[in-house]
Amino acid sequence: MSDEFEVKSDRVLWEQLGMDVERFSGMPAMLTNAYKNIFLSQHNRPNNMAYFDDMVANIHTGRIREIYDAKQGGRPVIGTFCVYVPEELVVAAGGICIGLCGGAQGSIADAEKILPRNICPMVKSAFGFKVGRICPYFQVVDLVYGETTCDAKKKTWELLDRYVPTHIMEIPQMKRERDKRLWLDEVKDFKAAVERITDTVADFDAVAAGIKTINAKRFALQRLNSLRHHNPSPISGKDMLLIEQIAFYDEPVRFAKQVHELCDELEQRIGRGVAVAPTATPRIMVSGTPMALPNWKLHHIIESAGAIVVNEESCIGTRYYKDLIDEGATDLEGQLDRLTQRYMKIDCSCFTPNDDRIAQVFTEYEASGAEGIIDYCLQFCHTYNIEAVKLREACEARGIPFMAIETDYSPDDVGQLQTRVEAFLEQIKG
Ligand code: BJ8
Repeated sequence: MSDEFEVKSDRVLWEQLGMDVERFSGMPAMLTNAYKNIFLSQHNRPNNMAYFDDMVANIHTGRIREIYDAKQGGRPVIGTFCVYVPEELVVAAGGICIGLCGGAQGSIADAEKILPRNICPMVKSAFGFKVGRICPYFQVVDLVYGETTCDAKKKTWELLDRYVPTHIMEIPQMKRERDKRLWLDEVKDFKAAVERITDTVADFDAVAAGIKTINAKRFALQRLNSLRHHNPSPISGKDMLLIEQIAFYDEPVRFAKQVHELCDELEQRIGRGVAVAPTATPRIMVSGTPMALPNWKLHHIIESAGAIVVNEESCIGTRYYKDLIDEGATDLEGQLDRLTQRYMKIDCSCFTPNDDRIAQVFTEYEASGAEGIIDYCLQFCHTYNIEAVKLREACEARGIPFMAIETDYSPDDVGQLQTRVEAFLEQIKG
């Protein structure tokens, strides 16, 4: 597989999307090498990872072609950057919802020609993709739905709107009753906006179908996450992270089916005692800021140091799938109310207070059988960085090994991070 793997190119499609084709044409080879090195070098991967490898091979071609064709067939494409944007309502209205990437170093220089340097690398990476016309997903979206979770994002949307129509939804930053009412109003506005774009009215049945589809996707990820918690682990943390990233751009029904097929295989592996690492391997839980594609930096460092990542308390991780929407509503108002309740359970650090997140971290720590927590913070993400203070205190009170890392996408600090991770693993091994 490793030798055959290749990230594919489609210059005709890229031209149609208005990309900077010359500049982008070197990307598939770079991604091919990185993927072989980081993923295909792993031993004893589950056979059903082949589907997800194929999704990466087709990340700039087959999947984009599929979305492009659907768009030509009248299905608008909406790009998002936050798990607070309710994709159920996009699906209900017949649109396509994709989470846009912001996990690469290569687009940051483009962004820094316009944006200040001292802001979150995820925001810069995403903005740079659009400005440089070097991401086919950014090129295929009809519009972007941003949100007001953090200062870097909400101010960048004003500039992004110059390149692609960008709508913004207000996410409350507290969870009082009045904030929940505001959020319900925002959800209703979002539904109306999506309906205008798709020229459809999402009635009760359509919303029920949208909720069912996305619930099924989240449920498949829940099943996968609980299987990977088995010790010894039947799947690596890197492969799990990859699947959590692909969840944001794959077709949801097909994706859920493939995840269940992988789960069936993992159940068989567990039954036969087949694992990717021995039982004594140090088990690490990662918490904190999301790792957007193709950000595999920390997982690769941890697993290369001889540990295994057993949980991601992150929006590209459990925050995305831990909660489902109650499907028992009998009218549209009830559906939106239940949808709103589900979304308000997302414990993003933009909320204050956010102590539910600390409790959730420990629930997941217990469930995953982790032996230490590495809290991951992207540079200049003040809310996660400050929240790490409380998390550290809570871990110390419970005697849980804890380490906080603040980093970006550049390779410059890899050596230093390797040293710190190795020292942390020694501490866990005692
Ligand atoms: S619900 S975590 S996906 S906002 S890392 S851009 S917060 S400076 S990503 Fe997030 Fe929604 Fe919250 Fe989740 Fe800003 Fe921080 Fe950067 Fe961030």
